Amino acid sequence: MHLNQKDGWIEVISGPMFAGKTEELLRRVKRLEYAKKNIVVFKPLIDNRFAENEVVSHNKTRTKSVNISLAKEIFDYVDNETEVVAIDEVQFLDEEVVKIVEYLASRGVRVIVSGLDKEFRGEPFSFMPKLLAIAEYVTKLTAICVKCGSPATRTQRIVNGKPAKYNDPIVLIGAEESYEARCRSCHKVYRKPNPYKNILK
Ligand code: TTP
Ligand code: MG
Repeated sequence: MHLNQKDGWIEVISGPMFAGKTEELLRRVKRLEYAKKNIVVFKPLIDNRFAENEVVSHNKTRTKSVNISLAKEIFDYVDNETEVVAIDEVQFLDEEVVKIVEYLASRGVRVIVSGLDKEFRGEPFSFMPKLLAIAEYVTKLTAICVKCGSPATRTQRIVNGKPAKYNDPIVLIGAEESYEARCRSCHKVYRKPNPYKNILK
């Protein structure tokens, strides 16, 4: 497969934290590595958990990766021989990544990305809805709700033992110390502050 072939597509692996998104990405990448595919794996520089220049999942599977700060740096590492591009934690790149993966897919590249569909408030994570919309294949993984054991589709952020506040920053790198997987009904619902609250007495 070469970049000018017309058989590319986009796969998105999504869901909350602790769902095994990275494991699933690595499972697909490993199979392609066994098949000697020409593959480049990217990771946003923002996430330095566990290891540098490697994507590592909770089950300690790992593969070499290129750390990038901006989506357009992808073009420094792909060429006409590239058959597969994989990106873990894609939600931390900039929105240009949406156009770039679409371009790569149109040039024959199999693109596999994984990322959070929702932030800690349960709202869509930046440009992830766009990626989910343009993808040919979407896999939504679930975790297990720490409260009730149901399938968890959301991520609860805990700060000093309490649920995070609505206006807290979206980005907070962390794992079990700051986050829990929860189902819809056990996830603390953050009410948006009402902008009209003080207008009518
Ligand atoms: P993930 O890889 O999604 O978390 P994970 O490794 O637990 O999940 P998986 O097993 O499915 O791969 O990493 C999410 C990162 O995003 C983590 O560093 C915390 C951060 N984060 C935010 O910055 N803001 C948020 O609102 C949420 C929910 C997570
Ligand atoms: Mg992960």
